[in-house]
Amino acid sequence: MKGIVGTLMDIPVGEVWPKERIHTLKEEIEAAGLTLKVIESVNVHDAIKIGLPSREKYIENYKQTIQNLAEFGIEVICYNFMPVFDWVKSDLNYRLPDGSSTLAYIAADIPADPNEIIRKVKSASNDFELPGWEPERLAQVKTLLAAYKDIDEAKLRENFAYFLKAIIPTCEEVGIKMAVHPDDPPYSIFGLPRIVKNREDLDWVCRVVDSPANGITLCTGSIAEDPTNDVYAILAEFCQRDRIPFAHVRNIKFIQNKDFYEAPHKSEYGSLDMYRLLKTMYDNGFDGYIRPDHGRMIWGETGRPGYGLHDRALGAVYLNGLWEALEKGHERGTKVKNTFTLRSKHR
Ligand SMILES: [Mn+2]
Repeated sequence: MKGIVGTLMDIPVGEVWPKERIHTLKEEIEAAGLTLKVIESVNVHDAIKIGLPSREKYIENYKQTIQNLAEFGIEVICYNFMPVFDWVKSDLNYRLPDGSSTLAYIAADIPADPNEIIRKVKSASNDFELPGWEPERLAQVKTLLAAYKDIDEAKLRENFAYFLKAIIPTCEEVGIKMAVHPDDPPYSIFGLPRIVKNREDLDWVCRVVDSPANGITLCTGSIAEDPTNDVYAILAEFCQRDRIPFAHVRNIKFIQNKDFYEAPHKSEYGSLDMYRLLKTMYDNGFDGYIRPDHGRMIWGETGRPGYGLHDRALGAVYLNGLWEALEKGHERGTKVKNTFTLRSKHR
């Protein structure tokens, strides 16, 4: 590992990230011999997504945060544009046959009542706060859902465009790349609109403000969660277009239809070909930052669901191994036939 993807989870959504806090975070990371180049996430306030008059204030705050982060050498900011709920899973402790537990999305287990999913996620969180599931924000979920009542995909897109047009010039000025994370899962839930879910959506994002500062966090797991998405083709295209400054590389395993769980990184345990994913990035000139994505709970670890330390470390090592093999680039040779017979007395 060369760097940390850092965040300040305790700063309320919409507030400016103070320079002192960014400075302390950077120093802590650098003291460990690592770098801080990527932030995940600077969350976008609901007022911006809904298009309320107060969005002006929150956009100004966001621009200030971008400037503050740039001052400390940050190059990429990951964020998402999902209404109300950040990622959603039906099960945070889905047991795999080897005894490990992971996150799963089983459509039949997603309750119809959004309050129920909040309760479910909270009770399964091992008392950790989960990114995007801020309790103080979700305490008002009824009000929040009501505020989105008139927001359909077209309206949400309009508000997204408004946000990007406002902030991208600042990013260009200070040398930061914005990288939107795809919706997880990449289809509508609870009747809420989803607008970053497939190739067409990503294309729209890149075109609406056509700037290298306006890019994507290509999360292989999130994109592949919709089996109609061709994750390899999407990766190839947006690498070519130089719009992937940051990638989450993880594996998922389909159970049936769209139901899946988050699998160990290695190809054989999931539905994705991890070598092919990295080769696609390698062959199309990817030069951004990569991190393994979620990790299971293994070896008795109890922690923040989805963020198992050991399993993410295994993922990182595995991805490094695949990347090294790609970089050394030798075609695999055929075995040289032995021209002699082993006559060893040891056999
Ligand atoms: Mn991801």
